[in-house]
Order: sequence, then C-alpha cells, then structure tokens
Amino acid sequence: MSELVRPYGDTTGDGMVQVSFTLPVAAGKRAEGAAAQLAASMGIDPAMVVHSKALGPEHTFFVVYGPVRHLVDLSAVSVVEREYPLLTPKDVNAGIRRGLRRKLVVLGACVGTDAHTVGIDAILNIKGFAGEKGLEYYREMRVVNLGAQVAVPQLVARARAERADAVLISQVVTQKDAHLTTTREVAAAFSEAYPAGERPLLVAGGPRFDEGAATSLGVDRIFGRGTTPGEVASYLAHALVPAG
Ligand code: B12
Repeated sequence: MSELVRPYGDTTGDGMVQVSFTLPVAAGKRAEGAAAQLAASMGIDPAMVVHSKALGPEHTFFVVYGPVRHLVDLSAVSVVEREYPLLTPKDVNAGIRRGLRRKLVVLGACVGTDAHTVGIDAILNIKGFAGEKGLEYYREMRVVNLGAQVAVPQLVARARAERADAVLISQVVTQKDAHLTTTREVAAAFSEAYPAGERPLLVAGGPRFDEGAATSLGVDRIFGRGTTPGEVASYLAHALVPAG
C-alpha cells in the first residue's frame, strides 16, 4: 500500500523545499531571474530567490525556496538496511578470539589523490568518533593505517605484506566522480592481484557514497556519512568471523 507524504515548510503538506546552487552569471537582477527560471524548470513553482551572493565577478550563489507538487511514496523507498547485529567491542573481540584464533588484520587508507584523512581516522584511531572507540581499541584487531594519498598499487602490495583480512578505503572528494573511479580501480587491482575468492574484504567509505552501490563498484560494503566505528567493527565480525 502506498504511503504518501509531501515536503513540510510552514504547514503540513505545503510542499515547500529549499535548494542551493551556483550559476556562472554576474550577480544582479538578471542572475536572480536566471536562478528563478532554473528553479521553475525543476518544478519549484512559484520559485522565490531568498538569497544570492556574488562569488567573484562572474558567478553567483543562490538559495531558492518554493513549493513542489511532487509526492514521496514511503512504501517505495529503498535503502540498505543493516543485516548484522551491533556488537560491543567486548563481543567483537570474543568472536574473533573464538572464531579466528588470531588477530584480524585491518588495513586502512585514504586512496588516490584524496587527502581527507579525518573520516578514516575517525573509524580507525583509538580516540574514535561519536563517543565510540576506533578499531585500534579492539584488542583482537591489528590495524595498519596508511594515511593519505595512497596509490592503488601501494595499497595492494601492503595488503599482501600484512596479510590483510579487510582493506578499508576512504574517498571524500567526489569531484568528477573521483570516489567512484578510484573505488573501481581498487576493486579491479585486488581482483587481479589475488586468486578468485581470496582477496581481502573490501570496504569503501565516505560522505557521498550511495550505500547501495557496493556491487556495482566491485567492493563488499559501503559506509556513508555519520558511520561509527562500532558499526564497522560489527560488520567486520559478521563478514569475516565464522559464526558460532
Ligand atoms: C577538513 C577538510 C579538508 C582538509 C583535510 C584535512 C585532513 N587531514 O583530512 C584539507 C584542508 C586538507 C582539505 C583539502 C581539500 N579539500 Co576539503 N574539506 C574538509 C571538510 C571541511 C571536512 C571533512 C571532514 O574532515 N569531515 C569529518 C569526517 C569525520 O567526516 P567524513 O569524512 O564524512 O567521514 C565519516 C564518514 O563519511 C565515514 N567514512 C569516511 N571515510 C570512510 C572510510 C571507511 C572505510 C568507512 C567505513 C567509513 C568512512 O565515517 C566517517 C565518520 O562518520 C570538508 C567539508 C565538510 N564539511 O565535510 C571539505 C571538502 C571535503 N573538501 C573539499 C575540497 C574541494 C578540497 C580541496 C580540493 C580544496 C582545494 N581546492 O585545494 C582540497 C583537496 C585535497 C586533497 N588532495 O584531497 C570539498 C569536496 C567537494 C567534492 N565535491 O568533492 C569539501 C566537501 C568542501 C566543499 N564543500 O567544497 N579539506
């Protein structure tokens, strides 16, 4: 059964939305008219330009507010649901000890030209993120954090040398779809370097990934914005430690 909702602005169901964008047009009346035209073609009608600011001499940034007629059908929403239980560090450690009888080796890096290490550090470093300790805190994990701008061949070589069970890559920059290209490169390089079915678990993360795109990118799992270390640790235990 469909379950329909509309955006909420001032009153229920008024359909109000707010969007922001930049046009390569010098600030002024003409630029604001251009913004309103674009918003109208996007279905915002009437479109109110509520903010505009010059970005240098030839560009203008806009915020546009107005109603859309589109509906959202909640029964047709598709998201990746977590298919594993959230475990405490104690339970993850106990599971690894019992199931693997050795430390689980996790290799992490910010790959390609990307230098945004804060995200992968939030997952790996002992200080962690959002009140949860990072994977370095887990006694039964051995974490190797390669830092920023790691080339794909270097990542593969290090994964082999460390006998990594899981390789965690971070991609924050999305300009020209760099995050997608680099992730595909990583997946292809690991498939080439390892016999079929023997490559480490590949996990990609970053704020602008679609969590449903893992298969199409050739990795096992994708984590998006707001991910916490406990979610990643629980997933690694679920995916790599034999049950029981
Ligand atoms: C800090 C920062 C920098 C710092 C980075 C310092 C460092 N050591 O990391 C510096 C100043 C170096 C920098 C440089 C640049 N930056 Co910058 N930067 C940011 C900023 C402000 C914050 C990013 C951040 O730290 N977020 C906090 C962390 C905790 O969040 P997160 O990365 O999303 O990580 C979480 C999840 O995504 C997930 N996650 C992330 N990775 C992984 C990996 C795995 C395996 C898993 C499981 C989970 C996971 O878990 C984390 C915790 O929840 C953002 C804007 C913003 N507000 O986000 C811009 C931003 C990312 N930067 C941007 C840009 C453009 C650049 C530059 C190109 C600017 C320039 N022209 O030089 C350079 C690029 C440098 C390079 N080669 O990469 C753009 C990217 C735009 C785009 N579409 O790609 C942004 C969005 C700013 C913007 N609005 O324009 N930047």
